[in-house]
Amino acid sequence: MKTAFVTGASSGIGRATAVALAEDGFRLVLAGRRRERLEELATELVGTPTHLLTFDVRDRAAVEAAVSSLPTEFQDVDVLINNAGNAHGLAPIQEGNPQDWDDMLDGNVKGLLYVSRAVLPAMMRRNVGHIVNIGSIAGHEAYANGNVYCASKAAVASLTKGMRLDLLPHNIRVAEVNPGAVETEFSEVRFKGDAARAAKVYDGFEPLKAEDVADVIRFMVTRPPHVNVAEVLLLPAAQGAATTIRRT
Ligand code: NDP
Ligand code: 8X3
Repeated sequence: MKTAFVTGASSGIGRATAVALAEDGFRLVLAGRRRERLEELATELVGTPTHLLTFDVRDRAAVEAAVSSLPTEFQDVDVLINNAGNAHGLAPIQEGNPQDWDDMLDGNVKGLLYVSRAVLPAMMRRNVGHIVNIGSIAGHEAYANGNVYCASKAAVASLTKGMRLDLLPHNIRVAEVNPGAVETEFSEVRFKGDAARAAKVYDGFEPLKAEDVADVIRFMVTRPPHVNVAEVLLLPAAQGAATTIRRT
């Protein structure tokens, strides 16, 4: 049985990915800050061995402690899904909230680095591994007021390429999925709990569901060992670019 480690498993894309990988027979390490959400998910995954880790990816010591606390049967991580992350705010740079900037750069970029650095020794030891970073269309084009979020995801795109090169000699595949609009808690977090504003983001078109992204991730991590689906841009059919959407 292979082991997958999913960050941000308490919601949205991470949660759906955990469900998909459980269906494919993976043993799962489920990480997030909201313990009760992880417990509820583990209860749903009847028959799948799960281990829950509650930590904030921005806290390097907490990441290291959590990964070193893994029980033996969960230590040989085959697949790491670096999914934890969010946007915080949507404002012109001159009006941006520096706390939001910290949250995005520390979570989306440094958090991904901390988790990868902590999990990699187990992959290196076995000379096998597969890392999927969740980037975004926002990492490949900037949009108005998206400034720091777009930059954080551009960093994920660049890091994915760098990690792929560095880990090549160690037989560790590194890949990136770049979704467009996916209806999750993402916009509620971005707009700090303003559900009406969040709902407007998905008005008049059919966005992706978390399960659509999970399907692609499942496909990527179940390819034969000689195949690396290195980059995927996954859009709703109604989306042409980050802010170009056909709405009714
Ligand atoms: P959700 O808000 O539904 O899920 C975000 C997940 O990340 C939660 O499980 C949350 O868990 C976790 N998370 C966030 N910050 C931290 C942190 N500091 N420490 C630990 N865990 C954290 O949004 P999505 O599922 O949509 O987002 C998942 C990823 O997909 C993100 O990286 C996002 O940028 C990316 N993405 C989303 C798109 C969209 O349109 N929805 C499009 C493109 C990319 P908890 O709060 O319990 O810690
Ligand atoms: C999430 C998609 O376009 O709202 O990364 O930034 S977008």
